[in-house]
Amino acid sequence: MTKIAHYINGEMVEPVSHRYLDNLDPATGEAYSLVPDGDERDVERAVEAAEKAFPAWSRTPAAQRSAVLLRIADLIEANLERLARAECVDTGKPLRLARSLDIPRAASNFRFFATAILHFHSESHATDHRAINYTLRRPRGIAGLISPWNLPLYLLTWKIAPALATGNTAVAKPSEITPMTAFLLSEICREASLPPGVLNIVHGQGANVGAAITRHPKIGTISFTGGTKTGAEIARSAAPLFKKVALELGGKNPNIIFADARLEEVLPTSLRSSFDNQGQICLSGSRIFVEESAYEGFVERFVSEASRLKVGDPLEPDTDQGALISRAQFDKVMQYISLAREEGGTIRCGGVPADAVSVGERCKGGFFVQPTVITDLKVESRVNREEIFGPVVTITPFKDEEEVVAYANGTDYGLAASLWTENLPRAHRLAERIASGTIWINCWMLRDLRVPFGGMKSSGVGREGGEEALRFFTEPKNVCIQFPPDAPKG
Ligand code: TXE
Repeated sequence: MTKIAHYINGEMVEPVSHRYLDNLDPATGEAYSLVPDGDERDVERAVEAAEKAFPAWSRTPAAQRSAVLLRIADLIEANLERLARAECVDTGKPLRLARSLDIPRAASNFRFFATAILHFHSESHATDHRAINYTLRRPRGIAGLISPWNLPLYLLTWKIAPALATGNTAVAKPSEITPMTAFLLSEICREASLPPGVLNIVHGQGANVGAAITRHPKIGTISFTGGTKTGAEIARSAAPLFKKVALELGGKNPNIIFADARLEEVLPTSLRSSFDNQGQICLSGSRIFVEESAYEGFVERFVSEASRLKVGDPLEPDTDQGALISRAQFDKVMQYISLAREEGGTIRCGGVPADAVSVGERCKGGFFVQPTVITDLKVESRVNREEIFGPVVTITPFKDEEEVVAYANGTDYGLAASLWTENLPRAHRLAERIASGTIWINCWMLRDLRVPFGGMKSSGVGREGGEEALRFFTEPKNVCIQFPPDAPKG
């Protein structure tokens, strides 16, 4: 059984405790590798290495940092098949998705920030004829990077790439449920000759390794993606130490469909926004709102297409939907489906685990749930307000713009919203009124790495992506130079 190792100071090392946790394949429910059950002693070693590496890395010319990160991007691409397979087995997601989304995006993350750093610039402010101010941006030191299990390599590299590009060193922690591609990335970093200590990857549980990172006094920057509850805990432990913190948390995103929308485009995209990655994407459009006149027709077609999605072995090429990440997530999703029944909802399709015949013998112990569509729930029901993070969507009719804006804003979350209409003025009006970090008009998950990405309300604070990330990982210092009094006045 593969034994995963920490990556500290350029070496693959065992946990100080010598303890390991089972790492399960969610499609079979069986352990297939061992992940270090790290603790604060491992974090301490990683911090020492990151501290030692910082002076040289932060002074390395941007072009050289860029070259190393580009080598990492190349190696991710060269190992695409191996990484995609590892991600598929570790998460239960279809191999097809890991190949087309997760791994290519991990390479793009490195390539994007490796080149962005070559163009990064800062401001100057001329103060009348008296002085000039310029903003000096310097790396902040050691960054703590904590990522979740739904898009493991994709989200971890989304943090590592900008942190390193800007000259910080880092202590990163992938989710203990999905450590495999981070482990493979360590090997890639060694092959790319990333200097020792610049990136350290410590494996283990959130309460041990994650908490040790967030409370460590030498880690002044924390970038976290994960659940809202964990985000609140991190905010609590980081606040008294005045750390710079970015939190990308959950979502309960509206997918709003007006009667004038082109159904041929709405349907396939809405199926993806509902069920891609088994609905375990913070951007999933889990609340569908349809204008009354189009409601019945939409429900009928959507349910019929959702029922045809193939739930099955993630390694099979024709599988649309794989396994949920864990037994705990499976139980959580099934509990929400029961709650939907109690709250008066009608289960139009799914609502049950996938049967053993459809998933096949190899996967009979896996955590599969059929794509589930629920109607007739009140907008204020718990199922319509709380993040489920599974293949479960609700559909609700709405009368007019006013009503759907209230519906869309009726949760504590505010991460992303999709809006389908051919009426451009209406699209602009709603984009302004919906409280959400991203508004997609006539699309979903159309990502440009330059745009600000993040949430409002309980979906988090701070923005990732492009300039926002380069600014987040640097400290702005204003330098004010007064002109000499005898300088000629222009
Ligand atoms: O995530 P956690 P969980 C949502 C989703 C899911 C729920 C719980 O609704 O059902 O969160 O999932 C680390 N200090 N999302 O519990 O715990 C942990 O080890 C520091 C949405 O699995 O938030 C992992 O590396 N770190 C989400 C990371 O935090 C801690 C993606 C995320 O795990 C920690 C995942 C602590 N005290 C779940 N406790 C999204 N927005 O994409 C845990 N961690």
